[in-house]
Amino acid sequence: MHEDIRVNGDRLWDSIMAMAEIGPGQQGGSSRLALTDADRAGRDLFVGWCREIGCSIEIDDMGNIFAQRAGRDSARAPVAAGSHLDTQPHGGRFDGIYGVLAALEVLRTLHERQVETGAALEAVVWTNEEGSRFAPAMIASGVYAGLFDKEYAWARADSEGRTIGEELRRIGYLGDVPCGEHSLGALLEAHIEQGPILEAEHNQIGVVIGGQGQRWYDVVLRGQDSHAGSTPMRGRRDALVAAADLIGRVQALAHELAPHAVSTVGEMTVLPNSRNTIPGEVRFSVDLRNPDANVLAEMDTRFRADTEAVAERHGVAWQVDQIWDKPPVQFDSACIAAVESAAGDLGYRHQQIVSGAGHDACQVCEVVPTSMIFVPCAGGLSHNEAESAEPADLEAGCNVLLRAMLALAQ
Ligand code: HGY
Ligand code: MN
Ligand code: MN
Repeated sequence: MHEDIRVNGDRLWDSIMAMAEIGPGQQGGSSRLALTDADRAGRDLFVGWCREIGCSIEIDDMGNIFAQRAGRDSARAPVAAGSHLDTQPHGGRFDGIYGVLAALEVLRTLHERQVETGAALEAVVWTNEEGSRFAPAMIASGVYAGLFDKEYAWARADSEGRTIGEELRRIGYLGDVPCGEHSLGALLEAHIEQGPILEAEHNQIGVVIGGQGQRWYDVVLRGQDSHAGSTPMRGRRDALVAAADLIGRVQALAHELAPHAVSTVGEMTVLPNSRNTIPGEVRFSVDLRNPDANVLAEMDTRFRADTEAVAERHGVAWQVDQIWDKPPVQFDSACIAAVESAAGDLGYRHQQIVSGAGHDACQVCEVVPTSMIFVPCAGGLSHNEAESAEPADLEAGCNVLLRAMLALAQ
């Protein structure tokens, strides 16, 4: 039934480009950090588009947005699709946004074709997926899945001390529905792959079967501020030199545990950050990932041992706080099957794939049957303003989303 329905790829592309006008980056990408005024504007644009096609809007107390197109059987839990609208500081136009607007395009297509579904369909926006302004990432989908306590999440602060709770209230997206109470029957998330595999294999669709595990840490190394000119090299307790040593080890341990281990240090603060004072304190982030929980645990062990050894070598004190431990996840077999058969029926070259990036789907899958649909992005590049994807691939992924949602909702 409805085999002949296809989405409007031009309208999807135009919506993505319109959203990119809000919080534009300096080099043509997007810079729409979670819960900023730009994020509010993007949310308002999305909500307005959903209202245009008669959706009802529900917002929970983590700011997650559920735009619903009613179905025949209101007793059934809705079949949802969605992602995030917040971006990295130098983000692209597609990471997250594609999944939100592909979900909207499905609702728009069914609306104009006046197709009635069994279960309701929903387009969903999850708050603070990126974890750039407020760590950890995927925090609102994590509260929804019962993985984070709501009070903890509301209290997470940015570098200026502003909290998620305050910012949700300030931008008018602190909804009244308790996060987690809005029930979903299934969730699909369309997303660019953000890696090189689909492009290398010349496949248009990735049928995502799960996501790798990740652990986030905050590290502090404390040495001693002292004069750059009059302090002899011997006996310095230089926190930045110690950090450089440890960061080299963080990279080395990923190479030692090739081929799947990845490690990244992305954030750093140097104190007092004065060119003629030896840095007495350095704070930095560590991001370790692996698809295998045991190897991820080994990465953790090696990282902690390296930290202790480096601190000893450089005469600095150390503190490692693990702020997030996200084990690898497997998605739901029925949702995977719906995506895989939709891609096959539509004649798109496709393959199964495990996600290297984290996604809200990797949280929600703990409580709702979930899968994802990947499309290629140029060179696998993402978290970069040059991120780009082909309109035909975005349209293909959206057609798979439409077909899979109809199959799950009938
Ligand atoms: O960190 C991630 O993988 C995601 O892009 N937030
Ligand atoms: Mn994303
Ligand atoms: Mn991202």
